[in-house]
Amino acid sequence: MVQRKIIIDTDPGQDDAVAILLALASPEEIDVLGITCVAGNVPLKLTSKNARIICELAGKTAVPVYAGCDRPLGRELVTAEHVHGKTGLNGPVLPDPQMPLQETHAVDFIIETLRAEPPGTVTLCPLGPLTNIATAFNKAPDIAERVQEIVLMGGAYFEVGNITPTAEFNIYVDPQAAEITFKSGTDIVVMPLDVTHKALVTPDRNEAFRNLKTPVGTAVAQMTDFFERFDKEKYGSDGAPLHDPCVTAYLLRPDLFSGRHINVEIETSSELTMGMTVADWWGVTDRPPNALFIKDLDADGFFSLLTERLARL
Ligand SMILES: [Ca+2]
Repeated sequence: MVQRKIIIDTDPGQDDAVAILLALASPEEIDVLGITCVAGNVPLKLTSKNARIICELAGKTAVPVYAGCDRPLGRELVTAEHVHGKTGLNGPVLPDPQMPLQETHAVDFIIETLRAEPPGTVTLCPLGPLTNIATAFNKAPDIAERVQEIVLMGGAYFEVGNITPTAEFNIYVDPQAAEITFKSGTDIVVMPLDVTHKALVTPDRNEAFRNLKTPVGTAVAQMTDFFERFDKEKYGSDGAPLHDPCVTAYLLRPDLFSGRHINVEIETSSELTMGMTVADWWGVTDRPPNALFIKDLDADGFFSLLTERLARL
């Protein structure tokens, strides 16, 4: 497998943390050029701190972490402390980071990296609202065609919504940014709620993390313990869905996932359905496909991969 260069754009978030850990645990396949932070689950000050906490937990303190946009393009910031806790990483007790935040703005890092690397060799992995990505595309229209692929967590079709009846959180927080991203002409792979709700941390799977008996395994078990309370109550499910790690797992094992290449448009005008991903799953329009929209995954294969990789940290 050819090593893939990626930028992780993130708003940690416990599930973001697991997605980052999975990438950092897989240096043979994935070269993390940098981690860019955005406001989302919690404000930017916390997401940019949490990303460094996770790098230090993984023992990967050389990975540069950048702070990006602190609010959506055209709307007030909506956060999700009701899911992730006050810090965004509630669950384990982890030390404050010692590693510094880079001085460069995340958007400039994204632009500079895409211009410096050969065209088609850098994959963007957004795990939060798409504000940094859209701002980079707006500021430097030349970079979109240099992106190898965008593999993002966001949206929903069959599962419809988790922050409003019709919208998934990441897209809802910054629908304008999502629209710019989906219209950018880059190759996009989408991990919507339709697939991430199948990546459930059941008690057995959580026990497997705990049984690693490493600081990483223990922290991941405690993080999923924390936010599964919310999902069990809301959905009556067996455990918490690991949304964002689907993105990293896709880079490592695309064969675990299946979906359709379809047209996806973003609702940006109706307050009632703001941020809805209007996904033409059934091909009822002539709108051209712009995304690979994932619907299913091999959950056992996903959790085997995740546990095996986390054991390496
Ligand atoms: Ca996230």
